[in-house]
Amino acid sequence: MQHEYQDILVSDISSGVLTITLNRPEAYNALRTQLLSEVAEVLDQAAQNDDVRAVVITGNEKVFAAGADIKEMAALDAVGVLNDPRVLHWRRIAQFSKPLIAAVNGFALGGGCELVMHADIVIAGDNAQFGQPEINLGIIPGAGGTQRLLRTVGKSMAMQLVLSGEFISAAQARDFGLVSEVTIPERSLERATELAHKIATKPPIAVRQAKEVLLKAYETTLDSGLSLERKAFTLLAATEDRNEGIAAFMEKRKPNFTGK
Ligand code: DAK
Repeated sequence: MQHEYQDILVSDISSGVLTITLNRPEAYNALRTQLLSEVAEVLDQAAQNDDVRAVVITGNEKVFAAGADIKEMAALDAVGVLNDPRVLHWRRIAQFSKPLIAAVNGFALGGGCELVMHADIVIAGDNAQFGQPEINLGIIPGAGGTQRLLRTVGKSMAMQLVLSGEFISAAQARDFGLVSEVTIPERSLERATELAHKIATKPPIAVRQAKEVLLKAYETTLDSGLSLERKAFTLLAATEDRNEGIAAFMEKRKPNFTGK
């Protein structure tokens, strides 16, 4: 069953996986404040709910999201931008502690491309196009695009995308590490869901620690990243799931992880 919000659809939890579908097709899923607040709210709830182990986020077959809602943005002056509640919603999305997997078909532009970069794994249909066309509007990316893009695709391609506003294909996005796999468009959601279900069977504390430590690599030195990894590794030695995983291997049986 799909639960209807104003701008998104949210599935029931199925074997630990929740799916969010961006649902403003008439506006190419433009990320107005309402839509972002709904995504942030669902992720906040999913973070608190032990039954959710991974979340898939997707759009429709033609568009993932065409960016911030330009019509809504047009109404904001500098003070409006300064006090923009979307900043908080983006932060809540970035702070989601469980795996977030994006299935992207069609356009992922501006804030849509930035939302893709908030996902931990990205599966793209071969019709996907990624871009940061904000420059055409006299602005620059505002939800982490300059920073996350450079760290993801490197300087030259980040500059090319942000300065020229040109789009890249799914295959190019994969070559540059923005996307991990490219599928036919009909399969991207299925593949993302398959991965989410696989991750949902893994020990949840280890999964969350892995995500946290991997993301820290973006913003810390190698030395402090390695130190954080060691601490997380040590902490996991105190979990029942670690004992269960090792015992199951020794006894040649499937592990039964309990999240403890
Ligand atoms: N906003 C509002 N409506 C949009 C939209 C958008 N970003 N993109 C498309 N639409 C609407 C169009 O207005 C049109 O609606 P009607 O005019 O028919 O009512 C409908 O969706 C279909 O669009 P088109 O007729 O243009 O369709 P085409 O297939 O010809 O072209 C397109 C598709 C995606 C290439 C084109 O629509 C396009 O270029 N869209 C704009 C893409 C763009 O510039 N995106 C970047 C937006 S700026 C911030 C955080 C983030 C941001 C800012 C601040 N803070 C936290 C402060 C992010 C900024 C951005 O993303």
